[in-house]
Amino acid sequence: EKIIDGMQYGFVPNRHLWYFEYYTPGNCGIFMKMNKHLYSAQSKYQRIDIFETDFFGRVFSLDGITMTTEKDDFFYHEMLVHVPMFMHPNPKKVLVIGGGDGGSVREVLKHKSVEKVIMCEIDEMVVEAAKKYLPVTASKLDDPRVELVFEDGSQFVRNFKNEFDVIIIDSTDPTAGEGGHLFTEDFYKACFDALKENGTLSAESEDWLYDGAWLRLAYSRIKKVFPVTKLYLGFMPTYPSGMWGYTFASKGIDPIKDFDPEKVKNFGEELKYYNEEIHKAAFALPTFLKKELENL
Ligand code: AAT
Repeated sequence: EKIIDGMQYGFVPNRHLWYFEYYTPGNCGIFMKMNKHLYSAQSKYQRIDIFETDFFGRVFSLDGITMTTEKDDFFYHEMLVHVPMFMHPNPKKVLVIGGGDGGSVREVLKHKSVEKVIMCEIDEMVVEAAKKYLPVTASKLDDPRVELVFEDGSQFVRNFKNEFDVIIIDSTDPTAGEGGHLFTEDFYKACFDALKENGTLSAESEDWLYDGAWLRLAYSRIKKVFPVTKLYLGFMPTYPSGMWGYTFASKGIDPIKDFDPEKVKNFGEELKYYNEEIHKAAFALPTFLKKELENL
């Protein structure tokens, strides 16, 4: 009888490379077996890597921190994008800040009402690499409705007043590269001003377990600026703790009271994670987190 060994799972000692990501503050993390390194470069802002894995498909990392894998990019991008998009009555003009891999833009364009999306990504090399090596995620970056801008999003948003229906903050961690600019109260205020009256916003807000300080900071700063601010959660297998935080904010629209499940049911475009039940459930928070946020 054949002894079950690692070979059956494609595990051949010493015939592959490993990718390790250390979670804040460095006590544990995630590792993945790499088949092939497709791209590695140092831009003005950060180290960019794209590699192939059997299990996760292609993986995109910045400064050694996982941004996207082909296996679960939809968990994150659908939750970040569809919550504010479905809450807006008629989103036509959308601003994505960060999000250079294109996953957020791909989800925004599933909404038929959208006429224009501006994506403001600080690092042009990320977009070039994504177009070349991440076809699943970057699939809509060449769509005629998309305008790409390569600037610091925290400055760019200041050029607009009363302009956008939805703003999506798809930023890196505040401690990575230029991500910190996208976590300041000043920046959130500029987003408020750039949004129209029915404006809705979502912001990548880190995880509670490893990056709780940043989660609380993002939430409390957004809350100072927007009359409606609600944290919501989603699973995200390849991000720290697997339980990812997002902040919804608006000038008045409430993500539970004003939610119309029929709109989601009749959407017509394929979604793999987000649905009308997930929308409502995502705003239900565990007791410890609810208590923490009440005190902010
Ligand atoms: N959708 C992929 C997920 C990301 S990528 C975030 C992007 O934000 C990066 O491409 C980065 O270059 C860009 N970025 C960082 N700072 C700025 C800035 N100031 N202005 C514009 N773009 C910026 C995020 C994943 C979250 C990580 C989870 N651990």
